[in-house]
Amino acid sequence: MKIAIYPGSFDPITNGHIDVIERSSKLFDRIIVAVLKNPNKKPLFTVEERIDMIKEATKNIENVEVESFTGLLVDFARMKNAKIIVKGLRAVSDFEYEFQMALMNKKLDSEIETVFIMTNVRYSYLSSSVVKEVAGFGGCIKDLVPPHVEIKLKEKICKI
Ligand code: COD
Repeated sequence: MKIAIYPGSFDPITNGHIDVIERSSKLFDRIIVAVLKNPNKKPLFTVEERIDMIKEATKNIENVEVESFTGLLVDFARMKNAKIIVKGLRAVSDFEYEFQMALMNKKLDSEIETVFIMTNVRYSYLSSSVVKEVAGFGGCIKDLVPPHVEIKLKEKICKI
């Protein structure tokens, strides 16, 4: 069975992430979307909120599971018996960071392969940070995130 991990912050999940999940779910038997619990970052949404939004967004994709992890990604992958890490690539700007992480993960565990899914051109400019910024200034995020995420973002921003 080919088990793949798709790791990220997902703060919050965007249509770009969902596109990567949908496409990789057709390539592998199981996709584990892994939300990083990072004590050094101050995310807008809690890990639980992020997991709930991802679960709702992927509820119609049978082979997708959502979990959180702390520490090294390769340790989590080993625990899950996964040998594949899925990453999304948008522009050249993503490449340097992703290349470094892929090589470091390979050094930490030589059995792990990182597989890159090219962004859908429709979402090539999309990131969680851009969505939060646009939402924060009252801009329209309708085509950038699913409706339930749009609602959660608006609720969260009103509370800040
Ligand atoms: N189109 C396509 N792909 C996209 C899009 C889009 N519009 N938006 C984002 N993506 C991709 C990103 O390139 C990334 O691959 C993934 O989706 C998740 O994105 P984010 O922004 O939610 O998550 P990141 O980049 O903050 O996640 C970083 C990790 C959690 C993967 C990383 O920090 C990690 O592995 N941490 C664990 C510690 C570790 O093991 N470190 C050693 C490795 S060097």
